[in-house]
Amino acid sequence: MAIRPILIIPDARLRAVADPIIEIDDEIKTLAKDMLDTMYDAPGIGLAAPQLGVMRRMVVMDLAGEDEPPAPLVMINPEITKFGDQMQVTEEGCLSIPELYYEVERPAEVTVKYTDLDGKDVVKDADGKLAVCIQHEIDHLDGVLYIDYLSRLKRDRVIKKFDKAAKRAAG
Ligand code: K2U
Ligand code: ZN
Repeated sequence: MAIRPILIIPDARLRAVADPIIEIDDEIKTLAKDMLDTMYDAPGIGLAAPQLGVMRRMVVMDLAGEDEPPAPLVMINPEITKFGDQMQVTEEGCLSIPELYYEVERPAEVTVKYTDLDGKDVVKDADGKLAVCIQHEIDHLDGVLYIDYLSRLKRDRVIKKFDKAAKRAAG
């Protein structure tokens, strides 16, 4: 059980593109476990490896309700292969942009292709909150944050707030 610190903007690693995973070795398996431990502790429903400062293409999520058994998903090298035509607006937050929530419009359905921890190739159709989470997490692997979908005014206001906080913390 290892809970790791979650990077907060403006950390530059949150804007970098993560590298594909070639071999699912013990390091990757430990990382997946630490990502899930960290996500549950936050608490959150998703987490991407770059949020822990690890520039590898892996995301985890668990959308099970509080009164349901955990249903962890680990996606290695995930790719969205299809976007539905319909759009949905949902409220999003981000563990790397704490305590802010904004409405974001995204495709309501996606098809995602990934490799699971056992090395099996998986193709999964998703809608609703799972579709949002998959898009939010895969964006993290490409250095894209949900605030990038807001108006320039709102996004710049968020960036300015965290830039100021980072400067104050640096002293
Ligand atoms: O990547 C992250 O920062 C984890 C997010 C993932 C997420 C954000 C918005 C919508 C779906 C997934 C965290 O779980 S933030 C906590 C949260 C949970 C539900 C809705 C909004 C925010
Ligand atoms: Zn996020």
